[in-house]
Amino acid sequence: MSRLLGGITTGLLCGITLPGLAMAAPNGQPQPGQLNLSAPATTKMADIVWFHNWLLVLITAISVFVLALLVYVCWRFSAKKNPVPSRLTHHTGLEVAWTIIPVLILVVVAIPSFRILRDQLVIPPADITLKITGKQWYWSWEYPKDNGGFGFDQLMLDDKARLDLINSGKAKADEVPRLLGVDNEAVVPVGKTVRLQVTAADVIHKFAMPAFGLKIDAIPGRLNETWFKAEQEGLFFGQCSFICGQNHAYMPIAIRVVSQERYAAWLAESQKKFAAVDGAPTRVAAVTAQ
Ligand SMILES: [Cu+2]
Repeated sequence: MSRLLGGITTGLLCGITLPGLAMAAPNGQPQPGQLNLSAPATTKMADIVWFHNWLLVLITAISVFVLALLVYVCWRFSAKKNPVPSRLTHHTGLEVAWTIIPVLILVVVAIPSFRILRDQLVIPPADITLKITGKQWYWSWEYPKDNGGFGFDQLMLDDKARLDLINSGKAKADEVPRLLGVDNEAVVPVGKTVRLQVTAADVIHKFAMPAFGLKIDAIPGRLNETWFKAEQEGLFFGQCSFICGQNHAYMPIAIRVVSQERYAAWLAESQKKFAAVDGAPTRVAAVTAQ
């Protein structure tokens, strides 16, 4: 109960204080008792969180106003209090007001909404372009020739693999959370515009990274594009967001945002690592329901 109350208080405070990148939770993953949207790691997500909070205030005010009117009407115009009904059917001033005010409210909602939509759809000049293919049930990443020129599959770690990594000290527990930890993290540099080309090889999947404000369909035979620019380093998690089959819940996404130097080092290391597995038979996602 106290945790729930704590969550509600935090949610309300987050709602009121508006997003700042500083309020980002560690590791871009769901927190126990969390309410509200993910803490933003991109300005795009910060805008989405701000818009969500602003709409919440607006719809709450409208709902409270309508409820207050209804309560007042029920009391003021009850048959007991108002035995002789009014014969009034029109009031021009009132009708103009209740047409114009909602229009103004919609305009106030539409302006930030269209700005955020444009931000999602207009892709700025990119520093890096990555291709991601959704498969049953994992993601394949491809880094282009000018950025490594390699590809790898990103599969969820099962409980045994997670525990092995944690016990051997190769990963901290919050780097491989249950149902989110993966074998191969994708790595991108901080502060760089990354364009994503997203498709699927078998059925429709959906690439979703809440902390980046990203959600885009992965459709066989179609190349969808989106972008992000991570403003802070860290490890961020997402998931497939289209029910795509038996193991839909077991195809997480992990992106590690690092400095430019660490990114260059990772590229060099990965070129060797993934060249070694190139040509090996394609791995098949294990059945991981536990
Ligand atoms: Cu999927």
